[in-house]
Amino acid sequence: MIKFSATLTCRYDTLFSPFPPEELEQGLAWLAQSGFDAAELCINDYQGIDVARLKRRLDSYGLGCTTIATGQARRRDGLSLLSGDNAVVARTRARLAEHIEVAALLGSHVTIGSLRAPDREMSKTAYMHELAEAMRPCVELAQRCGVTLVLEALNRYEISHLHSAADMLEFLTLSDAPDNVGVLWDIFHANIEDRDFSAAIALLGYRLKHVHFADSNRAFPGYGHLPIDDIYRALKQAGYHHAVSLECLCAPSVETLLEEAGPLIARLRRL
Ligand code: LER
Ligand code: MN
Repeated sequence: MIKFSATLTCRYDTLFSPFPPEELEQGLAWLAQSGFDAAELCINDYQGIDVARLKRRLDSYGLGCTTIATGQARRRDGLSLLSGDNAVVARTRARLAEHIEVAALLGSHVTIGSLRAPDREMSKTAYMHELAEAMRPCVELAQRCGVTLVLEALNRYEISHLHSAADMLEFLTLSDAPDNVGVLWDIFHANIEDRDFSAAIALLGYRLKHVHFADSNRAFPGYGHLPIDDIYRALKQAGYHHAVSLECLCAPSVETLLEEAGPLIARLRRL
């Protein structure tokens, strides 16, 4: 069964959360009322976050956490696994280690998306080898903790390498990644980079562990021109059983998200 989640942020604003961090509680209530199974939590760092309390709040609404979105720290704290500065790489690994330990408590994945953005030009080969090396201790810790790391495919306007489903598989093969490393496939990015949605899903196979839903213009599904229902059906037919997570701008409006998420989930579940 495919699970549904949506982005909520714990401490700093993000364009993808319909609630500001100080209204996390209202956000959780909205998820539960709308029929979501879980939250996707955007966490920059753990200052001021009581993880045990956060888990209790999720539990009280019957919600899980699908993945911890970690990318805020790229801009906020300048973190990157592919920095030319070894101290920055060490800080990024340490931050990811915190996320992995929390993910073990919450039963969630940990996303690596913007944290793989390099601070200099690199060839694709150098990029892949360096990323594999930088991720290694994180992958090993995640394995010990029973946590999956999901590497997000991002479009060419956001990052220099690893854009398409084929790129992701090439990297996983080259880095000899164990099974606890999967792919986060975001249909907004895939619309730019993948030739065919169904073919990308088939290619990713069991490595596909998390999916972001937004429309072509990153608005709420239905307000752009992506074949949302067809993509969902293709996921279902491929036997995909992880999460579809709403990660869209608050467009056309916050109210659209708040009012239409429940009906969207209900419709998709019936497909
Ligand atoms: C994050 O999941 C994402 O898709 C990025 O485009 C955000 O920068
Ligand atoms: Mn995404």
